[in-house]
Amino acid sequence: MRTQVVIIGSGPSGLLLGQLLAGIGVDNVILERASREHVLERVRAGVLEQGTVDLLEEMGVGRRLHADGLRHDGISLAFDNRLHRIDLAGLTGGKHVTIYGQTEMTRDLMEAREAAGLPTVFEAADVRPRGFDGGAPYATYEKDGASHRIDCDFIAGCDGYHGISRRSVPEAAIRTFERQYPFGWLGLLAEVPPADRELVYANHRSGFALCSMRSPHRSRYYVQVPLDEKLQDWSDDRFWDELRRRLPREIAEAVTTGPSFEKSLAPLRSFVAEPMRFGRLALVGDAAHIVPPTGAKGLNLAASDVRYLFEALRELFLAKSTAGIETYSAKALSRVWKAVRFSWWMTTIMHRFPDTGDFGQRIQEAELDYLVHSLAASTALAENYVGLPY
Ligand code: RFL
Ligand code: PHB
Repeated sequence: MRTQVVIIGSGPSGLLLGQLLAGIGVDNVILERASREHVLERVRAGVLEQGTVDLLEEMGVGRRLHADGLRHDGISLAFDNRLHRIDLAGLTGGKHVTIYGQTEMTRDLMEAREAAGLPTVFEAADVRPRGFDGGAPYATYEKDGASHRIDCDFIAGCDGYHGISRRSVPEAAIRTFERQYPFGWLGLLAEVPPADRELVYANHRSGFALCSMRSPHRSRYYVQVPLDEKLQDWSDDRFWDELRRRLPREIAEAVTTGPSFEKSLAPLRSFVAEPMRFGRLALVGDAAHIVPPTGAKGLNLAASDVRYLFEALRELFLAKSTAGIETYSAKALSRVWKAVRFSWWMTTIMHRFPDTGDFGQRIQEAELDYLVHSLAASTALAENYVGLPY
């Protein structure tokens, strides 16, 4: 079998890229390890930058996003038992973010892909990108007990942090940068109205907490927990008590509790692989970089990588020029590192670290107090949160 682009992974990166390529008549096949149901059930991000929303609208998959997405013009920072609003729109000349679940976005993209008749192989085992060093790349995989091969012109590694694409590159050709944080986030989803109109990021001496949402009747909450915490030790009651303890009184009292229908634990990590292209293989999204979720940047970075790679592939297929492919990595990494910096910084000022202590707590509170009262500092936060320009 032959196609123009083999895309490994059907997360947001792979689905976005596939849809954009199809729009300019470039054939592509997605090879996905998991089942369709599994991909659709993963609960993850919720905050979309304007650039991500624009991309979805340009591709013609913005109808449900437009109807159900929530426009947020601000966020709140809570510390020292007080709540302070950051006026994102006011500080950035009208920019905002949109609350729309990654699960919903994935569903919209998958449905558009299926409606267009574009091929996706789910439950493809032992997928391997091959021959990307030369001019004739191909991918192999196993399905239903048979081995398959797809020849192509380019391979897009959209297979997340644990994927095979990055691991297929010779060690000497890649450099990685990593920071692991000594804590994780315990997340809970419940069919209850959110505590506030907008997101609340809370610094507390017991640890970070976040009040987020998916809709006016569905809430998403997170609390910082030690890395060795077990999900089964967290009853809903324990979660709600811990969450409310970390919030200023006015917000804690506004939390509506209820039975959870999803709970998950995620470790926090910063990670970047350089470069992001090796011959005819490009890494995209989480396959190339991970940010801690505090800045709400992971999915948005995946979308900006896709935009850069799409432009490069358009040049390759329509203008028969490799110039775009050659600059993809440098362009993408320049935006990636700024988001890595922002996410690391948000994580550092909002979380309790093992060595924070009383001194560190006061320093964090002083920084947050400065942040919410200085126009310059609030503007820097707002610019990064709504998304830096492409
Ligand atoms: P994904 O979503 O991990 O998709 C990769 C796909 O590749 C498949 N795969 C393979 N397929 C074939 N062969 C193999 N060997 C394969 N190995 C893996 C996988 O099954 C999967 O389908 O990567 P992608 O597409 O790059 O998308 C990245 C985003 O999912 C991620 O950055 C965000 O979810 C991060 N994130 C957030 N980002 C935001 O922009 N805003 C947020 O508010 C936000 N909140 C979050 C988050 C991530 C979280 N977790 C769970 C890590 C909150 C959380 C809790
Ligand atoms: C979410 O709603 O899942 C969410 C929101 C903001 C973040 C991270 C996650 O910074």
